[in-house]
Amino acid sequence: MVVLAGRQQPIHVLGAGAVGLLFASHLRRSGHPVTVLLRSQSAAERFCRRGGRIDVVDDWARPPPAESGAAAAAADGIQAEALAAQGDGGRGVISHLLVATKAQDTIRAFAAVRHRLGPQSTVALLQNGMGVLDAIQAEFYPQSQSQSQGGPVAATPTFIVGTTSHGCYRVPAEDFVTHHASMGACSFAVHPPLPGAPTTLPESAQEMADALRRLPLAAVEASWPDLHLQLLLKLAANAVINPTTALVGCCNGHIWPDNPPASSSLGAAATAGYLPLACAEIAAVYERAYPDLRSKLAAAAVEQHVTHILRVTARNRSSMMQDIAAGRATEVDWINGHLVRLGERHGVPTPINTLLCALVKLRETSGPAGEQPQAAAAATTA
Ligand code: KPL
Repeated sequence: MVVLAGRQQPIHVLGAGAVGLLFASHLRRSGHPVTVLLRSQSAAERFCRRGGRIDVVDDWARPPPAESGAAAAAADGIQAEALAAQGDGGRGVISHLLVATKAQDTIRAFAAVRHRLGPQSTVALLQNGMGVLDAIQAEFYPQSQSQSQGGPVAATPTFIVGTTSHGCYRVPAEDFVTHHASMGACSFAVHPPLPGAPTTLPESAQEMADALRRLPLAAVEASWPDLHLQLLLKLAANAVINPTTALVGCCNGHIWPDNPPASSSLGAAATAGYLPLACAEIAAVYERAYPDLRSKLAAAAVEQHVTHILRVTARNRSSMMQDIAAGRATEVDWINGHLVRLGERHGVPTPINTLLCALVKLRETSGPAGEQPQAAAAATTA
């Protein structure tokens, strides 16, 4: 950790969902000062009242049924700041930032801390889907534009991009508790410097990478090309698993065709035909978009990866399933939507992803319990 004025710099965590809480807790337990950035002052106060504690219920380490309230590993002494309470100028520079917000919330959340990031800062992004760094760059660091217009070049932080297959979920009634339902893995890589960023990496980049690598979350630092491949495989897994489980309202294992007979279900049998088709469509898009990766992203390789993720996260509820259940917007535009747009750009039809996108968006508008919005309800009874 970098020490400024005799003080260790905290790792700020933006996004207090299941993944953000998991990482914040493990970073704290690894000895780092951690500050969670919460949406409101009342959330920050609630967090302080419980001693700055995050509980991680390690569901994956215990046989099912895993009941909430069972032994949890706690990390305390975590600081909290309310994003809304930060006035102009904020509370000083953030040197290390982990962004674990949902893809669709990231731009809005990032806007609240952007003024606290400088060229010595490192930002680690941990979202599902693809295109988040591009969107941040376009929104907050459009250097190429300002350079061509002779305008000032914004000081750009260093970015680390990561992907995780840890299965975790939150139970709405539990505050600052995350359930770690399946032990996955995590890969990350330092992004080559963006225009406007220092060409030599700031100390914070190495420190952030070290902090992530040392977490007991099977975290591995990869080269940028290797990470890109892993992001594409993860995108495939999210594109197949998340919308399907969200639409059906089931755990990941329910759609795993090789589910052991003891727990096999009609649902799993039904997906035996769907899975290869969905994977083949994604592989066809990848083949045109990334011809150099053809051998690593063939339909069989994509299917093998999706099946592997299904197997290791069988007990988890996908993030999209949780979003739909809670009546929140989903990441479908950054997952299936990204594949549809990639297909369009490369002339590859994507009927399965287009349909999944449309169905999830319809489901998003029908409310948490599947009730129809008032206007729609009125129309159906008219
Ligand atoms: O990334 C996930 C998610 O739910 O978003 C997986 C790995 C599929 C775990 O459920």
